[in-house]
Amino acid sequence: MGDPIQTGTEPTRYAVGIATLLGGIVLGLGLVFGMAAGVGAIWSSVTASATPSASSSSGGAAPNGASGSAAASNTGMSSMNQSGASSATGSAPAAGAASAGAVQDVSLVVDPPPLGGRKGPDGHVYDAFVPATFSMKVGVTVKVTVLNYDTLPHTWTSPGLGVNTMVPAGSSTSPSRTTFTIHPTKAGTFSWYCATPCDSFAMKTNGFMRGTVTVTA
Ligand SMILES: [Cu+2]
Repeated sequence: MGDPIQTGTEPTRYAVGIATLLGGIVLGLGLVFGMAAGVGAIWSSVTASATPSASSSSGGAAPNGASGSAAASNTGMSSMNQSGASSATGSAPAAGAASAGAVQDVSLVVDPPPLGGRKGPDGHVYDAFVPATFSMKVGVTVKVTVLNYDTLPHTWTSPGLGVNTMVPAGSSTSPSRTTFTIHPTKAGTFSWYCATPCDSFAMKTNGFMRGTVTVTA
């Protein structure tokens, strides 16, 4: 009773064993090939993503054909967007400067040549900031540049505008150059003066070493 079953099962066992073995080999080969395919896919994706970036960085704008596929077209799009964005930001400051961060440039000259100053009512030449009177607007930052052709230092001092700037000595051939900024926050007329003892007439006379700034709304 047992034998026929045993003899009958022997070939079956072999068959099952061989089938299992073959299956295992096939499975193993499948795994090996699958892994190889996976590694290949990863490698190809790496090279595919590396190639378009290299070509875009070198400035090659020509599309890499169909081989680049999605990665290449994405890279192409992003590089196009970047160049588009950079050109947009390049023009943005110029457009934005007029509205938001407006800046006004003012140039002042101390004792400008050839006179080396400004003529007073008596015909003599006195120390002077030229111009001594100018205007600005509330909210518009003013960048002031002072060239001093005098061999004495002066100051441009205006408590109302929050400025007290030292202007170093220069010379008629090589003026000192000083810059400062004013941020006008309220409208009005603000006086300024030179605080260093220089020219007694000029220091007490508007249009020479003192003057006014008009801030308009
Ligand atoms: Cu002075």
